[in-house]
Amino acid sequence: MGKKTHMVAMLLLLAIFMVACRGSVVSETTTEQTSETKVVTVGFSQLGAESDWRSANTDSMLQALSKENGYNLIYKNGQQKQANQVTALRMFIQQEVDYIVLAPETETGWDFVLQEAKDAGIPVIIVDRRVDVADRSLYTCWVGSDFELEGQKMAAWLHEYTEKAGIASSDLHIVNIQGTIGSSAQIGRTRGLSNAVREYGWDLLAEESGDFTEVRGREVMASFLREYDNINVVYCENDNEAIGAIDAIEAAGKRVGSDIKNGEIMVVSFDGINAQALEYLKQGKISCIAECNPLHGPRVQALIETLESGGTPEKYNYVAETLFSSVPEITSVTIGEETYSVDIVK
Ligand code: GZL
Ligand code: ZN
Repeated sequence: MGKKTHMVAMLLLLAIFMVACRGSVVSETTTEQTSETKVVTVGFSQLGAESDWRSANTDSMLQALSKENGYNLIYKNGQQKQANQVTALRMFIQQEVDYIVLAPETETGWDFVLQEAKDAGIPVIIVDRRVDVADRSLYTCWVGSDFELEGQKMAAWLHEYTEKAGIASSDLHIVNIQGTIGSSAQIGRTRGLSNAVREYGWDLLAEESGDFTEVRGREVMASFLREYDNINVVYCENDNEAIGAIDAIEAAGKRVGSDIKNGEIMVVSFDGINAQALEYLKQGKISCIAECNPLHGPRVQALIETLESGGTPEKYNYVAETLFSSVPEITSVTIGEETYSVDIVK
């Protein structure tokens, strides 16, 4: 092909290319349109899959931050290891996500990676448990439960029970199967109990972590039963532990129930999402469950939408929760100036 022809061909190709590009100008209206329905990319680091509560929480998050709702969700499960969550956050930063959502396993050890997110200009939303960082500007906001209030409510319910049943405080012999040590749920629920033990003079025999799982709840309860023969209250920091503990109690030939005076062992718990635990509540095998609501998906979605529209969400967003019980005599508990009703489950 002669030089001239070659040049003409090149110019022709360039012209076609230009038109093609201009063609994309027409589609700019669609890009304009898509910019109105901008896809928000979220990196979500979930701590693990230890309990029914956690599964319900994960489901809720994935349903809310869905493609249909305008999200591109990158979901990573930390398998109960903080190191995995830190790796996930670093990956999200590399991928330049629009938001990071973190459900932290335990409260400490987040300062460095959250500083890296801040340096990258990526807002961080904390969900469920809390992070304990020196600089609170490292996260934009948090949504979850007031865990110490959950513990206070349960302790107040136990106190009401002893008064109504005419049981002396010193005759309450309690073991606490704790949650994952260092998690906000464990810290708050344990504090609610230990403050009441001091205030009312209850006998707290022992506390040990059941890591929020059924297997560990069973093992810890079995070891408590081998060590103590006067346990009459088992404070389980979540329902999965309570189910394991009830197995161990019944395997030891003892009875669970609220009739402490006639030798039953009272089991109380937290969450209220596990079907088996709710069944035990109806049967009176669990006497009281402090609700811990896992459905944070829509709440996180609302926080992101507030941020997307240039708003400033509240820094700390608490979820209102109740007490469930099968003991009809106690219909409310009072903590300080506040009275909380109890949902009696038949
Ligand atoms: C509480 C949550 C706890 C639940 C447990 O918000 O962090 O972790 O109470 C779960 O069931 O494993
Ligand atoms: Zn009293």
